[in-house]
Amino acid sequence: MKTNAYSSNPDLSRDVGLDLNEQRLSLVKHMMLSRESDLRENILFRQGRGQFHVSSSGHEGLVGLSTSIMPGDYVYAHYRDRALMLSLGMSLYDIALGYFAKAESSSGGRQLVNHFSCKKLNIISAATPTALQCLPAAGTAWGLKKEGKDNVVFCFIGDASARQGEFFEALAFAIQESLPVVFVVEDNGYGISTPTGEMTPLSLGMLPQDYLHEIDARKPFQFELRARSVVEDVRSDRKPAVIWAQLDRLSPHTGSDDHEKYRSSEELIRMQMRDPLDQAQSDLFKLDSSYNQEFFDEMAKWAKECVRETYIRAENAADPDLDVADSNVLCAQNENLDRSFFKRNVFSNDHQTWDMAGAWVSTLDAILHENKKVILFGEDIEDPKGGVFGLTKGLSTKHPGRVVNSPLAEATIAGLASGLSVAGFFPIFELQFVDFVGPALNQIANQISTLRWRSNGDYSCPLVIYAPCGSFISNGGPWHSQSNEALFAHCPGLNVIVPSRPEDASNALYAALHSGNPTIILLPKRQFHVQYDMAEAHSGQRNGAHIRIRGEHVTIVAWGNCVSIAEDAARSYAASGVYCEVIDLYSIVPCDWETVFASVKKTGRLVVVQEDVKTCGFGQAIISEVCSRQDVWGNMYASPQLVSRGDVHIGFHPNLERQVLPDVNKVKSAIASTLGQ
Ligand SMILES: Cc1ncc(C[n+]2csc(CCOP(=O)(O)OP(=O)(O)O)c2C)c(N)n1
Repeated sequence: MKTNAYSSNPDLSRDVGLDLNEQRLSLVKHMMLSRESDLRENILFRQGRGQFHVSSSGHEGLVGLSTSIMPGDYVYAHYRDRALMLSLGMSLYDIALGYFAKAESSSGGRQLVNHFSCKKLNIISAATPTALQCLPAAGTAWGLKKEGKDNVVFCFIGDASARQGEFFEALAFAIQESLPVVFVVEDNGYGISTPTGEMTPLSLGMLPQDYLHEIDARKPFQFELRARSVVEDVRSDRKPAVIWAQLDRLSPHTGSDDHEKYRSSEELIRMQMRDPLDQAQSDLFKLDSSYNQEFFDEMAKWAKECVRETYIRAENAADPDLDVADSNVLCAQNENLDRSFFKRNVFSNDHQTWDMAGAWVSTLDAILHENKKVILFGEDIEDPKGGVFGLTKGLSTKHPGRVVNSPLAEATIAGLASGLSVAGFFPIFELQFVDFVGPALNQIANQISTLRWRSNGDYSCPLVIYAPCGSFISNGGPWHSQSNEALFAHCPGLNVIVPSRPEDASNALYAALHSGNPTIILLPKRQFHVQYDMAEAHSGQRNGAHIRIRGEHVTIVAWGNCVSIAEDAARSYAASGVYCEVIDLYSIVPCDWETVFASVKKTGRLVVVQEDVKTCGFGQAIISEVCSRQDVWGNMYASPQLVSRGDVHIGFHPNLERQVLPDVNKVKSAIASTLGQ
C-alpha cells in the first residue's frame, strides 16, 4: 500500500518534486479532498451549521492546470475551483475557514463561500458578479507584458458568464495587445437552470479559432497534458488563449437549488457515468495496477477524515468581531505607502496665470517623469489630439508607450485599471466625459471599490479615474453635462474629488497618488480655460475643504462649477452688509465635515449649491449630516436650503439648461430664505 504517497498533511503547500505518477496521484488527492469537502459542506448547510454551499463537484478535472501555473503567475478563480485551489497550495483549512466565514478566512468573513483569495499564491480575491474578473485579468496581463515578465494570468469563468460583454471586451484587448492570459471557460452546460448549449460564444461561433482550445476536463490527465501545451505556447509566444473546458456540474447550482426540477434522471445518470474523479482513478490504475480499488478506498477514508477534522477545527475558529465590519474600506492613513511621488510645484515657472487644463497637463507630465509605473489610458488621449479637451496634450510624444489610446470601451478602461494596479502599476485613466461612465460602473462599483474591503486588505487597487464633468457650457445636452459625484460617493471604497481651481486639480492628483486608494477626480470642464492668478493660489498640498470667502452670517457650501456661483452670490450680498462664508468642499469623499460644521455653528445658516440631480445628491447628504449634529443644529436660525438641479435631465437648448441649473439669483433667493427675507 502506497499510503505515504497521499497521506501528507493537506494543509501543507503544493506537492513538488514528484514523478509523473506521483504527480497524478497528487491531482487525485486534491480532487478527492474537494469532493469530500462538498459532501461535508452540503450536510453542514442542511444542518444549518453553514450559511451556503457552492459545489465544485464535476469541476475537479481542472486540477490538471495546476502543473502549468507557476510562481509569479496570477489566478482569477471561479467559485467552482476548490480542487484546483488545493492543488495550487491553498490549504484545506483556509477553504474551510471561508466556508464558515471565520475571522481568519481570507476575506475575514466578508465573502460568500468559495470566493477564493490567497495573497501568497497571487490568487486575486474573486467577486460575485459574473465575468467581473475578465477585464482585470487582462489588465494584470498587460502589466506583466509591460514589465517583460514571462508569467501568465489565468482567468476562470463559467460558460453562461461568458456571454457577458466584459468577457468579449477582455478577450478583444488581450488579442489586440497579445497578452499572456488564459481564459478558462468552465462549460457545464448550465447557468443555474438555463441550458447554455445554444447560447455560448462557442456554440454561436464567436470565438476566434486561432486562440480557441476545446478540451474535455472530464478526463483530468488528458486535460492536464493538452492544457499544459496551450499554456506553454502562451508563456513562450506571449499571446492569449481560450481553453473551453467541457465538464459537468454534478450537483445543483448551490445548496438552495434543486436540479432535479430541470434535469432528467437520464441526464443525471449520464453525468455520474463520466465523473472525472472515477476517470482519474481508473486512468491511474491503468498506469500502475497498485493504484487499485482497495488503494482508492483507503485514500477516500483518509480524505474523509482529513475533511472531518479540518472542518471541525475551522468551525471552532473565531467569528469576525463586530467592530471590524467597516475596516479596510479605504487605506488607513498610517499604512506604509510608497511615497516616492513627490510634489513638484508645477506653477513655479514664469506663467502669471494658469487654467485647469494647463495645470492638469503639467501635473501629469511631472508625475510621468517622476514614476515610471504611471500609465495613462483613455479615448483619443494620444497626440496629435491629446484628448478631446487637450488634457493629455503632448504627453504621448514625451512619454512614448505610457500614454495610450484606449478602444472606445469604458468598461475596458476601468477594468484594465484595476488589473494593472494589482500588477503594481499606477493607472491614471481618462473617461472622456463622466456622462459615459455607465459601461464602466460595473468595474468601478463592483471591482475597484470593493477589492480592498472584500479581501480584508490583502489586495487593493490604488488608481485614478478622471473625467470631465458638469454643465454651464451651453449646448452640452443630456450626455455632455452630467456631474454624477453622488454616484461615486455612493460606492464605499472610492475617494471622490471635484476641484474648482487649477491648483486643486493638480493637488488632487498628488493626493490620489499618496492616498493608496482608488480615486475618482471629476474635472469641471467649464473651468478648463478660466485663468487664475497663481499668486493667490494656495501653496502646498491640502486635502480638506477651502474657505474661499470668510463671512459670519450664512455658510454656502459648493464644489466644482458651483463654487464661482456661490462666490458671486456672496459678493453680491456683501454690498448689503450680509457676509457669507463660501466653503469649496473640493473633496467629496472623504468629506471635511469639521470645516462645514464649524462654519454653520458660527453662522447658524446653511445654503448648499450643487449641479447634480437633487434626490440623493451629495447636497442632501450635507444637509442631513449638519441637521443630525446636535451641536450644529442647536445653533441654527433657519432651515438649510439646497440649490440644485431638480430630478431632471439637462436639455440641449441653452434655455432648458439654464432653467434647471443653479445660478446666482437662485443662490441669492436661498440666502434670503435663510435670513427670513
Ligand atoms: C452579473 C451577475 N448576474 C447574475 C448573477 C447570479 N448568478 C450567479 S451564478 C449564475 C450562473 C452562472 O453560470 P455559469 O457562468 O455557467 O457558471 P456555473 O455556476 O455554471 O459554474 C448567476 C446567474 C451574478 N452573480 N452576477
